Amino acid sequence: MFEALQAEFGIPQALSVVAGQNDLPKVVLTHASGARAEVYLHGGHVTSWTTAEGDELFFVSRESYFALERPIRGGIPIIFPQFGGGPLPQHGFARISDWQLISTALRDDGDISATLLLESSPSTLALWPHYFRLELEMQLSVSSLTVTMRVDNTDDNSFGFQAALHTYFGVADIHKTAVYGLQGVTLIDSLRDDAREDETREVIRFAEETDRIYLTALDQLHIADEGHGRTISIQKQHMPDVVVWNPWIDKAQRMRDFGDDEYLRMVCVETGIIAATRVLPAGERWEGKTMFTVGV
Ligand code: TA6
Repeated sequence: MFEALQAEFGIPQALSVVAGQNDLPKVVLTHASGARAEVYLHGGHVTSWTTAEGDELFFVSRESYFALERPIRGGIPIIFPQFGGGPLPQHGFARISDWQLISTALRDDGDISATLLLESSPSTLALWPHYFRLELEMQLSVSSLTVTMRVDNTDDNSFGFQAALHTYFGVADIHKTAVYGLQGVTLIDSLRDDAREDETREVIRFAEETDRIYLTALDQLHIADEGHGRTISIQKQHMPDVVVWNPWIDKAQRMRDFGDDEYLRMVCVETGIIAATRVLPAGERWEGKTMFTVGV
């Protein structure tokens, strides 16, 4: 499989299709600066984004599964068409489905892009009776990674969906990590019976399990990874909601695909249509994107 995909989509020195963990196909993007990114066809799952200096910016658990029917723990799980629990598998079926690589490009500005596709199929229709196309495009530059989701309603009727990038960022120490940009935003606290309140803090720090949905947050926020001396900026478009999540000690111990101590070195800051369901009329498209930029 790899040889055929490599022959069709490979770009010398810029993009290759290789065997990832457990021989799952993985697309590797390598920018001329040395910045890199990786995405598995399984789940359309971005698992790595590294700086030109080789620093890894995403978190993937050492205990993660790399197996069909299971989500990878870390990187960017693609959440569609359902966020959280409900009639479908937890967080929807996109992150446990096999995607196709449909296009790659080395752009004139030196950025490298790859686009993956998940289309409705008998197995998705059995779970969710709607015809759709879901594209994931990633674009790598020297200091940023832009991830775009496109949902096409190819059905005869409208459908409602949720869609999110459930991004796991690696940090040196959760105790030296802060999230900026959510002050004044109304939140739902998933750990306090979905209590609603306004975020009063300019700087969000972590000292316990945290699981909050921020409703229609501003389109720019920042993660200060003080322990590494770096900041990751998040710029989103048409992805209104944000989730901030850290499992902390007890939940970390309950998660089989997550090391007991790994809560110390990660934070999820997620972007998408999360709190509500977006209705997409037949024949129409929704597109949402998030740009991650690293600075020191
Ligand atoms: O986004 C936060 C959350 O919904 C948490 O409640 C927690 O369940 C997390 O997602 C991980 O979910 P997962 O199904 O990947 O274990």
